[in-house]
Amino acid sequence: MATIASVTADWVLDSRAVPTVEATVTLSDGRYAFAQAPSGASTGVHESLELRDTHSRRFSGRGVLGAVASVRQEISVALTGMDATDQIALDQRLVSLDGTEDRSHLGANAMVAVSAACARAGALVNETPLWAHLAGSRKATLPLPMVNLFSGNLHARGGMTIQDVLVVPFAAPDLVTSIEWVHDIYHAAKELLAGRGASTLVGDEGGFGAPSSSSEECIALACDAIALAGREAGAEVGIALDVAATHMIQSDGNYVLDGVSMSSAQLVATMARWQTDYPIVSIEDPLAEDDWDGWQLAAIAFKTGVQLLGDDLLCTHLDRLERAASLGCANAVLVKANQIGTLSEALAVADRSRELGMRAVVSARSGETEDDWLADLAVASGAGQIKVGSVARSERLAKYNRLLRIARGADSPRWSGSNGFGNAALGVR
Ligand code: 2PG
Ligand code: MG
Repeated sequence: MATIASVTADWVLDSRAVPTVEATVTLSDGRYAFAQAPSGASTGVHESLELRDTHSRRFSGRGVLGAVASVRQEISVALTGMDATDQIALDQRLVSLDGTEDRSHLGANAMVAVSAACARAGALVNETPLWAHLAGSRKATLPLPMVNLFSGNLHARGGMTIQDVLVVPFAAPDLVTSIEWVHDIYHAAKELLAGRGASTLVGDEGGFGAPSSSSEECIALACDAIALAGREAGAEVGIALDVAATHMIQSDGNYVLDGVSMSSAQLVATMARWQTDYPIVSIEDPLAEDDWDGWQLAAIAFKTGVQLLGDDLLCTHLDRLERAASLGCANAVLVKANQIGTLSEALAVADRSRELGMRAVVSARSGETEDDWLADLAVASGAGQIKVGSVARSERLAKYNRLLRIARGADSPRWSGSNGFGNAALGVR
């Protein structure tokens, strides 16, 4: 059995021209595997720490030489000689070596890159696809994509206040068709924008920069794009929002939505109205990361069956997931491996959400690389949903194209299907 002979790392650039960590695991038989860390922009305060060289003027303080040193020194020593196929033991070793709550000793960026590189090395040894190696005894599925169409706020520096308007092709019969539908909607949106004389420049995740400073107008335009693409909004394709309200809250606890200041209750009422006027199937972070009371209001006011998805609220942390479940204030969790630190921990959050009767959406970050391990993680988790950004820009396509290859493979896992969207009777609340 090949064991880990060494682990090393260096910096590479991500999709926003910011340094990130690339880790390489070399096996005792000379084979090797590498993986790269993603990076968020609209980060939650409860996320594990991304270690950056803030003391240095190099890369404007965003260098990752400290994280790289963690890998080359402590991590390499700790993992050398370990069984490359035992992902849980490898990730546990990383967690105990770090020894902090917020992963500030090694850095979550160092940890996630090493964790993913170890998974690739383990898959090599087992001679299995990465998704099958990570899945273990889980029921892997091809996830339903939630695809970015318009971006504002921190992902496009302007436009509407809410961060993303996305489309969910829930009635597609299979993954390949779902991507075809999204292609049609994306290009229909481009045509609509061009027709209005609006810019078709794209934001950080490949979605178009919001064509209006009115979030509601962007939602309406997404519905128009669905119709122009020949699909029925509500019956075949739903709208998802990532409000990212953590970045809308003011020091007085009020929120500013498209220039208007409002309380949690008023914001919830606005979004509840959107749900009656538009075919919205999922709302992520409608309230800020610590506004638990507001989240509870949303859980009561939102339409039954609408997915109430916690990103900044939960930060892929088990304790926050348990709290949300006990308060009944979210019914789904966004799973981002670098919010916690390792792939096993991210999978554990997806597993636990299932036990709690909640859903999970495995997600990329707004800063990504050409690395595609996220697609395998999403398939392995059996979560049934994936969020990778839009169907443009190669750091996004790396994941979608990997999903297409998995779908076309001989032992392809089953399509997760609609996840209950489009059928209120199947609502999770
Ligand atoms: C989010 C993600 C991905 P970021 O908010 O869900 O869209 O963005 O990586 O900037 O946190
Ligand atoms: Mg989010």
